[in-house]
Amino acid sequence: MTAKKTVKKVAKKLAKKTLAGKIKNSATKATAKKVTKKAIKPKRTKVICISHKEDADGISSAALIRQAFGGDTVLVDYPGQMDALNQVVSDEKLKSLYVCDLGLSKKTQDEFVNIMTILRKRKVTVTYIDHHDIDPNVVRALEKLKVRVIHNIDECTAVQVYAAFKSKLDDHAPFVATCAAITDYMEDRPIGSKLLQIYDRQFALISATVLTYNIVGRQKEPDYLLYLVEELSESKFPHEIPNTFEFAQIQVEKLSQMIAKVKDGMKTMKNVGYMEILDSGASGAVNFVMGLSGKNVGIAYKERVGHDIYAVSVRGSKDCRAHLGKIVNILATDLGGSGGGHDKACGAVIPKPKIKKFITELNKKIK
Ligand SMILES: [Mn+2]
Repeated sequence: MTAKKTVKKVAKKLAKKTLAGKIKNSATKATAKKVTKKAIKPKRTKVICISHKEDADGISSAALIRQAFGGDTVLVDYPGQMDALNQVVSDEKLKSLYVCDLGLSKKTQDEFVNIMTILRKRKVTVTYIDHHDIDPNVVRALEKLKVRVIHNIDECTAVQVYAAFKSKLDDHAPFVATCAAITDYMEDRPIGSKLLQIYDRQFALISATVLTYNIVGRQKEPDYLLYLVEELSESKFPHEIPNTFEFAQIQVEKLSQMIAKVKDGMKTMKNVGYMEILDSGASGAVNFVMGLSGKNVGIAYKERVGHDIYAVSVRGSKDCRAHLGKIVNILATDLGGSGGGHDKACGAVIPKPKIKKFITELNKKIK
């Protein structure tokens, strides 16, 4: 970054943060309002990024968008994705929207296109950036609406955000993208691997892992997750954010207890290992379920109390040849839920009474 650019950025930051800046800003706004008295419609000025809150790819994507374009961040999980979008639709001030790392399923894709149609009619600029398997018809529909679609199943979302908006990002941004690639098992891809090469491998691995444990362990603290986005967008390394390593150590201890629990509680069918998880996230347990069961597919599921549904995580081993994301998308939809994702890592929401059927059908479909 040039010195001039840095100064400008710092000045902008100060103006944003200090009270004087706020007053000055609102004064400028007030003058501007007087001048354009004729305008009836509220001025569209808002930039919003809706991103996935459950892993480092979503959080890092949000951080890079924030660094490049500023604006507000909205973090969601899959069940909350459509609610958040519907809320954004009603925001009269919205000027541009970025949607990151939120894959679409058979169940959600039509509603997503409908929402985009409304936004485009209002001339809101929309950019959709993702790497999950997507119906080509949906891409065509979005492109017809002139939604900018950045989609590549070969690189994680944050790496694609980095590649697309490099010129608006600082020289720390590739590190943020690298952490995301590691967490999504995509640091061996063409761009991802080039980014990883910039850094010491072990340094990148420990940073990505500590970041991930802080994200996964703090899913119920939305303010903390937003704080992480802010710190990363301000080019902090995970170890520079207070208490991240201490928190990660607590998570590691919990995970080691999980190994014992999975050994005890896991069940198997011919092709799958599966287990209901009671006291932690399903996604934290699912790799142990797969690994310790000796099967090529692991399933872990956790009840979302009060919703009569299970949040399900599915993982495939290197030897699993089925595309789990595609199978789960169809199966979950058939059972009245939703789901999808990657070939070897995906998730679903399944109505509580259908979970056994989901497991037996998945077991049949993967051989
Ligand atoms: Mn991702």
